[in-house]
Amino acid sequence: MALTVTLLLSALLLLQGVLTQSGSEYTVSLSVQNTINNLPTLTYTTTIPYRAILLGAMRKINKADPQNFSFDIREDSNYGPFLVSVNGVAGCNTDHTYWQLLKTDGTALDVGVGCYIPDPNETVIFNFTTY
Ligand code: B12
Repeated sequence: MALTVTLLLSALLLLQGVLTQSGSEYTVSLSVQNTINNLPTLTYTTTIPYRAILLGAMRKINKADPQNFSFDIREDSNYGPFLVSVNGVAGCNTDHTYWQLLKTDGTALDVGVGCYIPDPNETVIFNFTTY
């Protein structure tokens, strides 16, 4: 009897794990902010699979709406993709501008777009700023 209950509970836990990890997608939003050029903030929303990377969300939004969201990346041999431009606005070494990646509380992401895994329902901010 105890063995049956244990087996049943294990099966339920396994099923729950499978459903939460590979079942439904979750929502992620991008907020593009550029006060340097005095542009309005634009927000885009999509869904991504469990623990997908930020770059995946960006590619999905671009594919669905290329007129309104585009970006360029440059592959860095050590750190992966560097976000060079968003919606035609590129960072520039001589102006010391770049696209900074932030959480909604203003904390800077500690990895780039190819490594960051957004939380469900998270909004990531692309902030055009100076360094
Ligand atoms: C300077 C610097 C920058 C400058 C680079 C511009 C410049 N002309 O100097 C600026 C301010 C733009 C920058 C931005 C970012 N950076 Co930075 N940066 C550094 C720093 C302090 C030194 C790099 C350097 O000069 N190396 C010496 C030169 C000779 O080597 P290099 O290979 O040519 O260096 C280039 C790359 O490092 C590249 N680079 C710099 N940062 C990043 C980040 C990513 C994700 C990529 C792909 C490339 C990259 O720019 C350098 C100049 O061309 C390092 C930490 C360190 N002490 O190494 C962090 C570091 C590389 N950066 C880091 C991060 C996280 C970022 C940001 C994602 C921060 C953010 N939240 O916005 C952004 C990138 C956003 C984007 N648009 O993709 C992390 C990378 C960790 C990781 N595994 O992804 C590091 C290691 C610091 C940390 N927090 O631990 N960064």
